[in-house]
Amino acid sequence: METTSRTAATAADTILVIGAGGQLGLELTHELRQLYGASNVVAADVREPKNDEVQQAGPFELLDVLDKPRLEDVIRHYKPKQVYHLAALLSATAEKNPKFGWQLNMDGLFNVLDAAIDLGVQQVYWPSSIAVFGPDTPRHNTPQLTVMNPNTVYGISKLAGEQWCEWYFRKHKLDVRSLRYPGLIGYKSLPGGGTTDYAVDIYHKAVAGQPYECFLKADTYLPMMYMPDALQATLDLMHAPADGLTVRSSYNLGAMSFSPEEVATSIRRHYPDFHISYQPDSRQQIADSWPASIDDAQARKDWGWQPQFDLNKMTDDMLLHLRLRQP
Ligand code: AKB
Repeated sequence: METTSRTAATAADTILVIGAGGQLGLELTHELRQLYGASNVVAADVREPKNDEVQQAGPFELLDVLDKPRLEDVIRHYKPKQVYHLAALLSATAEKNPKFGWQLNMDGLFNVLDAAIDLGVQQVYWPSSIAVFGPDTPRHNTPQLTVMNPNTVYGISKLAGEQWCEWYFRKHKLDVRSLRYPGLIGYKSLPGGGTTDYAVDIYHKAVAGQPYECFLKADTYLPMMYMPDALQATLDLMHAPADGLTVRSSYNLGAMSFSPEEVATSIRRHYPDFHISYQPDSRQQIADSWPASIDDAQARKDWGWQPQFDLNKMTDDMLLHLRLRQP
């Protein structure tokens, strides 16, 4: 496969994060500002973020990624070397708004990739997901290269997006990099519209001393990852030398795999009376079509991926921080 000679951003470069108010965007923006300086990291989102930090700690732009002229104006103004394009509709929401899910996830990506080429952005980061896999995919230890056949709007859009990223890399030498995230769990913000969201909500209920009604069955295993690992993986990939990267669609990325019942058991080490009940809804079908665990050997080999958190270590950290944040 071809490689590019482009390098990762240095301290003086400007970085644009689109979707900076979202679950991942919020934490990634914070991390990038620590690394590159707050004034060098431009946060952009379609709405004013609920968390003041995104807007107040550095530059902020209201930006709808579907508005291409406005996107180009923002890029012309700040001249970012890197763009992190995180804006998307997640699995459950996209299933309810299929046309808009497709439009946002695909046209948004095209707008960013085309603007990057036209306006000289050197590196683009775009998240993919375990949703690229479908019911025909081997469920356990799902390989990097295998049968895909996703059956959700979100998964179809992510798989198509991966192929386009690879095409822009080959045809235009654009240094696009991508990870297939599992469900992401963090205490700083709530996810919205995903199938793996239960694994965040459950901790909030536990700390509030309330029972949790789960929308997935007790034994539904899904690949998951704690936010510090996801941030580390993203930055490690973006900092990796281009010629070591053998995957230009999107890398499989794993950390842990658990079921709702196992999270409840992990929480009960701190809250012995914690109660969980199960009321599966339409998200069960989505979860059943996804892998239970992921083989990320290629990421480990190419750029040294190594997760730090397992379920109990994550539970201890989540509960500690959520308790500290309680009023
Ligand atoms: C979702 O549940 O839709 C996302 C994902 C796995 O990409 N968290």
